[in-house]
Amino acid sequence: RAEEAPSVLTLNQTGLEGAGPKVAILADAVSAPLDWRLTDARGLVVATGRTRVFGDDAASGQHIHQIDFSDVRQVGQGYRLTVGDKASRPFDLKAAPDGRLARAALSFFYQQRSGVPIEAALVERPDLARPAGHHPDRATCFNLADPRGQVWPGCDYSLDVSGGWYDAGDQGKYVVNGGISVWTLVNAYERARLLKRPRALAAVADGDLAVPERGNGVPDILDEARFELEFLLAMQVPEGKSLEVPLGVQSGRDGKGGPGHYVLTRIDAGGLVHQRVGDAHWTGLPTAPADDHVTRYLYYPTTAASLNLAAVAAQAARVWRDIDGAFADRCLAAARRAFAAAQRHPDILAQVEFTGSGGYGDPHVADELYWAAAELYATTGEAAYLAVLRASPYFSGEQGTGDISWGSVATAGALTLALVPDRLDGADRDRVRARLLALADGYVADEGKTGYHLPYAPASYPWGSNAAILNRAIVLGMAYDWTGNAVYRSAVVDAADYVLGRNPLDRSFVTGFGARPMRNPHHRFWARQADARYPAPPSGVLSGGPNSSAMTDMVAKEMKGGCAPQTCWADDLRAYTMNEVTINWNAPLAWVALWLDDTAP
Ligand code: 9MR
Repeated sequence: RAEEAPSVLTLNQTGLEGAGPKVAILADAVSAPLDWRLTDARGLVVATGRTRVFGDDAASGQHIHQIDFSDVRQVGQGYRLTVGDKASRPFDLKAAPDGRLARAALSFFYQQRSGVPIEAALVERPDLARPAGHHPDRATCFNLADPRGQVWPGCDYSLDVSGGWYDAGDQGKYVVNGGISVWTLVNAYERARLLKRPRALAAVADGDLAVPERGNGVPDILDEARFELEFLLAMQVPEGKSLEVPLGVQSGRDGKGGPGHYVLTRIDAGGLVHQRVGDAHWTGLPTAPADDHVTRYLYYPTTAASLNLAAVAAQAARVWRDIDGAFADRCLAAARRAFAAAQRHPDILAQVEFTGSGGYGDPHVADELYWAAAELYATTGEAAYLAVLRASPYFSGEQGTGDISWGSVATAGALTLALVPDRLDGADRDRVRARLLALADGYVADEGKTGYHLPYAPASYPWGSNAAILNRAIVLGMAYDWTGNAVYRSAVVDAADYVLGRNPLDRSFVTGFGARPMRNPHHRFWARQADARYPAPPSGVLSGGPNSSAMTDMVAKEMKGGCAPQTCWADDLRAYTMNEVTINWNAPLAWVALWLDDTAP
């Protein structure tokens, strides 16, 4: 079916809350305010007003008028905004949330599962079913040669690392990225439980999601998260193993300058966690998981991956305590071992490249240390973890915790400290909360700097910008939870509105949602665009989004220099820097969708 033409008058294509904030955006060169009118399905005028002129907007490259019609409090279908000869598409003003987006966003994780068949009964179309991939996924270490000729000699064991989620359009499995994704899903549950939110708990309860474990008495969102947790646990180096690893300072992997300086050193590696498992070389597009027979290799363990496992296994130990005590014990033991190992080896960085899987190299692990210590302290209350926390620049406030991403996790730690009761004493907890509120206030301030009124205003849009925006919405959501201040909730709505269509491309970046949804993600199985024998994507999958920073794929190269940040995007399977899908991007989408439903007026 042909796609509808884009409109210059955009809003959330999935509709707006009848009793919530309502903003639409008009791109129009006229400099004076313009009259707008809102009509209902019968064409009767419901409200009128004048646009607010924002003016020239660097992010979109447009001249912007904002239309705020939040005062309209009605519900129904077929509303339309009109300004002169420009009109929006008809849209709904919704009476109550329907839970569709949250369910679809969570279903992504099931469909990314490795090592198990994807069952037709659990997916929206039969062609999305597929046989198990990488079953089993047993791997030994690569012998790595880096460009300077240094060789990582590998390891003398192999690990069964079956299961877990494929990261993205590729079939690598990465601990640093799996960790933050698990944290986000488990946090959505923990928030609902600790803040006693029946609607949010019901949305993820046993039987409410399409997962094979439904009916086992455990909330389905936790079943899904555990599927990845079991894989993360399997990536831990067994006790008693020694390995040679590159120790030292990274000065420049991941595109940031010259070669790193390190010395291969033999260490006692027990408890550390392998960075990733992936193919020895990149597979072509499309390649269904079950058809990928390329040799799988483990990357050496890193400090970041170890702290990552420590953080999420500690979080799991807390959350599963009343659900499955044996699993909680196993997680806590693994978390303690990973944390201790990372403290013994604080500078094993991912700095030797091998092709076939993503780098996720992170030269800065102080935030991972803070996050892991925060989760372990929240779970155990032990003084040793509090001491590590207290020594952290993120705890003193000397350093801001920053935006959440796979490589920046301090805010995740702060959110846990602020959420979990009875650990920090009152003053310390107040300080952690106050800093999170200041972070949220900065996000709100960014709204005023952007024509499309979203809590995000970087000069250049990064890889995965849609998730950067939704991760900010998590902080804003918690800020609303703690204060009840409607400004924070409006900013979450703004973030969701942008991702679902209120943007200069008039694009819903989520498959299956809205009039002009993304259709052609960079994915090795949902590769319909490349080969009709493969399925189109399921609903609820988030595109990485506009990327004006790393324009390295063949589609982006063509666009480079010719697009404003929010328009550096194409609905093209080849466009891996702009239109890939990943677990760490869908996780904040799920969190935000659940949260919006939970707090809907
Ligand atoms: O999301 C990652 C982004 O922050 C990095 O800039 C980029 C380049 O290193 O890699 C992205 O992660 C990709 C990973 O390496 C492999 N699987 C797909 C991920 C999303 O494109």
